[in-house]
Amino acid sequence: MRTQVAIIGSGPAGLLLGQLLHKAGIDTVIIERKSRDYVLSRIRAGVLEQGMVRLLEQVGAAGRLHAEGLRHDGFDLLFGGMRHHVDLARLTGGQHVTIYGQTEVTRDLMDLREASGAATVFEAEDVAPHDFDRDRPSVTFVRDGQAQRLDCDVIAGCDGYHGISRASIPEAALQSFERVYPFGWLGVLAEVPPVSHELIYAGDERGFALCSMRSSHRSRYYVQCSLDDHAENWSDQRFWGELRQRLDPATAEALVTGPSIEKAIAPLRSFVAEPMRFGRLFLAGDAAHIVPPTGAKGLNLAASDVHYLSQALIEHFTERSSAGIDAYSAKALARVWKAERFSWWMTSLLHHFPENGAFARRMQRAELDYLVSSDHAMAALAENYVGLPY
Ligand code: RFL
Ligand code: PHB
Repeated sequence: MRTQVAIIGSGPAGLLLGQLLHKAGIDTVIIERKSRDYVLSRIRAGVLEQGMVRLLEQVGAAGRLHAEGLRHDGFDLLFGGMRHHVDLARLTGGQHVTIYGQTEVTRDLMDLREASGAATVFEAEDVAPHDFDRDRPSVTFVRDGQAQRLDCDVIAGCDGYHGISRASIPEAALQSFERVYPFGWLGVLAEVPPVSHELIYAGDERGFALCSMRSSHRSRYYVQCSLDDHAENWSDQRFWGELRQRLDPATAEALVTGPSIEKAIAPLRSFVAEPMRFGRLFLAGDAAHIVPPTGAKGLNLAASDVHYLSQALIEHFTERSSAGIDAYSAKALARVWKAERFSWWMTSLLHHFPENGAFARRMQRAELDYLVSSDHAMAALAENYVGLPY
């Protein structure tokens, strides 16, 4: 097989890159380790920045998003028993975010890719990129017991944090920056109406909690938990009880509970690998960086990477210029680090840190009090939450 761009990974980064390149007449093949159904069964992000929505519109994948997505002009911060509204629209000159599940984004992009006739290989085993430090790279894999080779001009590593792309780059060529947080998030999805029409981020002494949603009848809730905890330790009843205790009395009273559809624990991590390019291998999305989910930035960062990378590759293939691909890593990293800072800051502000003493806890509270009393501080939060421009 031969293609111009071999894309490893059919998550949102790989799929969106595939469609942006397809629109520009550039041929791609996506190689994915899992099955289509498995990829679509992963419950992940839910908050889309306007930049990501624009990219989905650009490739023609925003029809269902506009019909079913929920426009949110703000969210609530809850601490000290009080809810404080963050008016995103007022603070950012009319910007908003859209609630639409990552699963749905992935499904829409997969359907579009199928309709466009571009090739995707699912259930590819032993995927390995080769010779990306030379002129003729390739990707090998095993499908149905048969060894295959895909020759290409460049490789896009869109295979997430545990993928093979970053791991194939010589260690000495990469610098990694990492912070592992001493807690995780226990997430529950349930077919019940959300407790509030907007998201609630709660910084409680018992630990962080988040009330989110996927639609007007499907809720997504999270509570901070310890890293050595297991989802099996949490009956639905225990989860709802703990969530209630982290909310103010009126919100706890309004909470509608029901059987969980999904329950899982995710660890929290900040991670960046630099640079995001090695020869003809380009990293995008979680393959290059991870943010803790507190700022809702992971999926959106994958989208901005892919925007920069698609522009660079289009320039490379249509104008035979290497200026774009040479600038890709620095351009993407400049935005990545700002989102890393925001996600780290929001995580630090709202979680219970076991190592924190009384002074550090008072500092958290003072920062929250300052935040909700100052339009300047709230504007900085809002500007980052709706997404920095690209
Ligand atoms: P993905 O989605 O991990 O996709 C990578 C794909 O590559 C495949 N793969 C391989 N394929 C071939 N060969 C190999 N060796 C391979 N290894 C892996 C995988 O099967 C997969 O299909 O990465 P991508 O595309 O970069 O997308 C990133 C986002 O998925 C991620 O940043 C977000 O989900 C993070 N995130 C959130 N982001 C937001 O912007 N807003 C949110 O509200 C939000 N909430 C969340 C989140 C992530 C969570 N978890 C569980 C990690 C909430 C949670 C709970
Ligand atoms: C979610 O709905 O899954 C979600 C929303 C906001 C976040 C993280 C996750 O900050």
